[in-house]
Amino acid sequence: MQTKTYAGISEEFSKLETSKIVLIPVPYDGTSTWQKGADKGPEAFLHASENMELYDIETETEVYQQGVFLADAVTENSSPETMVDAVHQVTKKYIKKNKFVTIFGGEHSVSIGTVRAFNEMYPSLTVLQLDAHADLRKEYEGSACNHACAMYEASQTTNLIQVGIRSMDVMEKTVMDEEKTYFAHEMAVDDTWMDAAIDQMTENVFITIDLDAFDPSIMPSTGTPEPGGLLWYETLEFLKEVFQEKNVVGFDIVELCPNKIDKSSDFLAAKLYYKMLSYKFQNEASEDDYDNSFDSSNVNKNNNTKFQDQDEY
Ligand SMILES: [Mn+2]
Repeated sequence: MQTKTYAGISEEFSKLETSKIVLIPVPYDGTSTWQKGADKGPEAFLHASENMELYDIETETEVYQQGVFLADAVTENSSPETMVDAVHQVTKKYIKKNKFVTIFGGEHSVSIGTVRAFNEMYPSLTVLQLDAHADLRKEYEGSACNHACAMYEASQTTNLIQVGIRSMDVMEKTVMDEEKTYFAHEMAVDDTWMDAAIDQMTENVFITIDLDAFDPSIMPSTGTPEPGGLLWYETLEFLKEVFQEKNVVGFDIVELCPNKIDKSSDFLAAKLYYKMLSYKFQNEASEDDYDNSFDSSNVNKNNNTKFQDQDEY
């Protein structure tokens, strides 16, 4: 990868010690079934980010001044399981360094590792998934770390809330919690879904965005596009509310599958990432200290038990 700093920001804002934000690229595409190319996602995202204005009009901030450290890419790809393990370890390492950790994939199986790390470091974790696909298969094509299984573990160990879903296998209904699933065809005719979803969240929220959650009219460059997806401003409205009302502990964005002709998707991904950082740090002065509030008593525990509904919302 040619890029040395995120978005071409100066060294002053990109050192690990002084950065509040860490960005981990994971150019992995080992199990995708239809179109290959998510391994090229991080590079296209970083390239678009370099060509983006760094002043956010809406929040009137320049969030890069909080410091963004671009970590070495996770390139382990000998098997889906070893990739997930590497992502898990690296994510945890930076959470322990008291950073706001973000990850850019890669296909959605990357999130098995990110969710595992955040779930170990934060009690009563909500995972908010924006996605066209349920991704709840326990196993697919011989691996539990396939992209079609990206959210199975989260469904068993966290408070999983699924938004934008419009494609699944009937078998996934046995795993799915329909109370916490917001199907795209219902969202299209009822705008109360945003508040309803937020009411179901615990304080600590990790967001995983599969870019195919967006409508293919604005996000064509993804491995398995599905009609009827989210649009730009409704997504931002929802995300902004989540950042305002909850402690968002980190996020990942996955499944950018760049294409040679249409670059708008790369820019959507770049802008989405920057918007989310802008919402997170909107009310923090860049010179103030940051505390990512991870629970050190939780560090060596494996939160492998099922999330309990009596855990506080
Ligand atoms: Mn997905």
